[in-house]
Amino acid sequence: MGLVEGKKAIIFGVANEKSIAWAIAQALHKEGAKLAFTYAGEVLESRVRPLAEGIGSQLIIPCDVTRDEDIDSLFDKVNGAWGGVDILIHSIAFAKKEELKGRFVDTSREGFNLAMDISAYSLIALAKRAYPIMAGRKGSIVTMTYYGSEKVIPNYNVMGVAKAALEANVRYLSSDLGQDGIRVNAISAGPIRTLSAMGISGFREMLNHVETKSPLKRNVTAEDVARTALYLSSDLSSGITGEIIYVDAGYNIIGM
Ligand code: NAD
Ligand code: 0WE
Repeated sequence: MGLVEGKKAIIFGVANEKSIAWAIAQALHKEGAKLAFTYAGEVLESRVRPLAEGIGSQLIIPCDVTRDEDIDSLFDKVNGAWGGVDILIHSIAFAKKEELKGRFVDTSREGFNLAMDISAYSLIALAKRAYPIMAGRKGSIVTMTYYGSEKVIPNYNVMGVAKAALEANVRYLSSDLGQDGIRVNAISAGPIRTLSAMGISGFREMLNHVETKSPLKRNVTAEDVARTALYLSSDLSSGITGEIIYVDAGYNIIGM
């Protein structure tokens, strides 16, 4: 019996085979979960579909989280096919490139709103549709965050504010949905070379820094993150909700 045998999971945030969401999907699949995948736009469909079909997934559904109609129709389809859902993996973030460089004080209203909408509000929007079909099934919602929510990381800028909001969302949602038996947690991952890390100036230096300064003297992998996501998705973590769990080789505990 797998750790999540027979559980139904929706995976948001696979862009390619390097995505953290893809590592999580594979870990859940190996432990017996049935998976549905979403993608944002046709370009990404061509990346996601072959990956999803390769592990026998039938449900591959468009969902741009800025569009309520996409979210509504996604949950209608998933509920029609499965009659409920047990696990929701939220592995989505976006800010405009211009906002991830230069001075934070120059953050535009539009750039702020977009980063907040996609990276933070979307967790509420998805939870709102998920909880009625998750209730009473010991559901688990897992999202992805980063240390830049707590401490200033050069150039992370508006994403740091969005991640702070996301982590507060985790606490408020966990308090709200606990009565339905639904747990809500976040993983705070160390830097990992994915599509979202492409073109970030100084990313290589960040990886070197973690490798020399972290307790484990290494960087984390998407597979490290996926094992913790599996734990948070499974009944092994039945007493845990509203938490931010670090998968960062211990980096966050170091003062100097
Ligand atoms: P990724 O680029 O593979 O994944 C980001 C995903 O967000 C993509 O699949 C993209 O399609 C999706 N997305 C963007 N806008 C969307 C929208 N409007 N609607 C639906 N989906 C949308 O990169 P990743 O590193 O795997 O990022 C996944 C999560 O992990 C993000 O929340 C990110 O902040 C977080 N994270 C990443 C790192 C890292 O160093 N890579 C570290 C800590 C946390
Ligand atoms: O959360 C993230 C990535 C967030 C992200 C990245 C991009 C790049 C391409 C959001 N939106 C975009 N938009 C784009 O157009 N991480 C934790 C990885 C990351 O991103 C950084 C980091 C780290 C670490 C940006 C600046 C500084 C450090």
